[in-house]
Amino acid sequence: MRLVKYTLAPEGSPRVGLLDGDSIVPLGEGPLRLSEILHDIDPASAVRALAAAAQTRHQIASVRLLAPIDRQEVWGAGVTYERSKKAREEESERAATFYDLVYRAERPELFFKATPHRVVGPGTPIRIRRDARWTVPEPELALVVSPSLKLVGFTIGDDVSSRDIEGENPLYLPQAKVYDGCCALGPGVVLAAADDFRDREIRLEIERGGSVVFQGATSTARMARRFEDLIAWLGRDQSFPDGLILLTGTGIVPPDDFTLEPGDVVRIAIDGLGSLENPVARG
Ligand code: DO4
Ligand code: MG
Repeated sequence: MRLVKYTLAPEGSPRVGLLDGDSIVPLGEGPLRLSEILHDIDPASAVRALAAAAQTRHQIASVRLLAPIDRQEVWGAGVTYERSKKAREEESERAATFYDLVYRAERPELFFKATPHRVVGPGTPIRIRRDARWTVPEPELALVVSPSLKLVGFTIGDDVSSRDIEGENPLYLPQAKVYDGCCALGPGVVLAAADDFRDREIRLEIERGGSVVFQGATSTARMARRFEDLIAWLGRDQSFPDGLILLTGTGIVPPDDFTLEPGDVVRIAIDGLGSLENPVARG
């Protein structure tokens, strides 16, 4: 079951729907938060009941998809793939040892990534910081987690990151990671169990001036952490009354001489979740 958040008119109010092929079955007649369904005790049954009452459908091409987030905090896990560990070691010579340590440690690297207003949905520009020289997309499987810390679904996330700022000093991580337009989510949330996503291909493609300038792929099977452990560590001594979205780390890193440029288009696809496409703009 894939749920989407959308508007019918550019400035229209957000709605929630069930994607069925190329059409959307609207869920609920009045305003409804996506998280009201996601945080229900039985989200799939709640969707079925709301869909059965729907009187109409919309073609997906006629709506504007929004990021599938309401009030959740967005968090990130770092250095969960060997490829990411290697990239961090290369970019931050003097702090390289910390990345090796965290890759092997029991406690994972978890960092605050975004509040909803910093997140963009499909088709909306992700941003390059004005004071950054080296920016990359990070294509990541995103876990959708309820206030009771139950993993309810999955979406695609882009943890856009400024590698020069992060590489200069690891204490600059929040500035490398958190700024307006630093994160993209979408296109929808698929309700599924953890086991369904333990071995899914993630693909990244970056287009510049009509040509593909980078492409790469990995699988969630190469992740060195379990989804359940990341959620449990994040939930230690803290609560999430509005739920959370957790980006699980990148396993695809473009070569070190690559940086995003305004006008690029970033496309991330994950088997079973569709594709998230965003143009790139400078802040
Ligand atoms: O420590 C830096 C963050 C790493 C990260 O975001 C990732 O591995 O995806
Ligand atoms: Mg990341």
